[in-house]
Amino acid sequence: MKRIITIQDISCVGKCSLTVALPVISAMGVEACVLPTAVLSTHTVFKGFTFRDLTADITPICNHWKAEGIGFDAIYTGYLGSFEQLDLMGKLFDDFGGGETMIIVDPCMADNGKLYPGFTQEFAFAMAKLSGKADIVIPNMTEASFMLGIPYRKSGYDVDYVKKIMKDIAALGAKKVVLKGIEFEAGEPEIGNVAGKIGVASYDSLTGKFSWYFHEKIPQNFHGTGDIFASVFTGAMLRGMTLEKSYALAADFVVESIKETLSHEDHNWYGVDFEAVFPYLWKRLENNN
Ligand code: PXL
Repeated sequence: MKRIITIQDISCVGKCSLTVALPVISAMGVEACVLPTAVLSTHTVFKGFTFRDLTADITPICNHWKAEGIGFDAIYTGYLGSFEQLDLMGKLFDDFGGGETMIIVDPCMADNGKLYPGFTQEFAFAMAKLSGKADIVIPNMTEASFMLGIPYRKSGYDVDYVKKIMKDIAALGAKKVVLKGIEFEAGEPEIGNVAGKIGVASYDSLTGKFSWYFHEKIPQNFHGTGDIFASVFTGAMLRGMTLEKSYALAADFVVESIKETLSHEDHNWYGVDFEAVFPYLWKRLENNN
């Protein structure tokens, strides 16, 4: 069985970060080891959350793993809370990466044109630097814009604009870029009629290949969907699916999870009901699509 280490906070209530990564990656038949970076009572959209920083534990934990000869098939980082944690991740990549170990960085820090509470432009640049050490970096359009220090554009851009963003992110050092949350107003000759849809694109800096996957847009934002995307994507890659199939599955699973959530009038506001959609995920894994 493949084994990954995922490094992000644990928000006790809120369906994001580790409370998403653990169940999703485990359900995909991949061993999910964790390195919690902080414990929060809830994610940061709730008011009055508690926050216990675990930065001081990261190095001793890694030293123990090294002493035990523990290694991983992939390293997947999500929400990281400080510059110091970014530095420690760089070191962790050096110590546990290399060879066949796939490094996936989800620069989880912003959405809908805005940084999450507590993050700054300087942090986005530092995250950009860390992402340069990844094999695959998976920002959304907002995060990519902050990482590059360019204004976020909600609309009014074309295929060339998106390609340039992916090339510029790859120029920071990552081999592959998967960019989420792309929306075109009109059909694009290279991709087809994608008006009204939302999509994911990828760029492989080794081959120069661009790929696109567009799907239905559900006009409602839910928290934690980026973490679900990253977790399904990581699980699928480790299950041997191609890059393109992995992010298509991740995007479709998020759509199914949102639909499931909306089908229950009493659904909670803070996260989606991905737990009910695992049979869909298993069917797709079985069919390798
Ligand atoms: O879903 C991303 C995320 C992860 N962890 C914490 C968060 C957020 C988004 O706001 O607050 C603590």
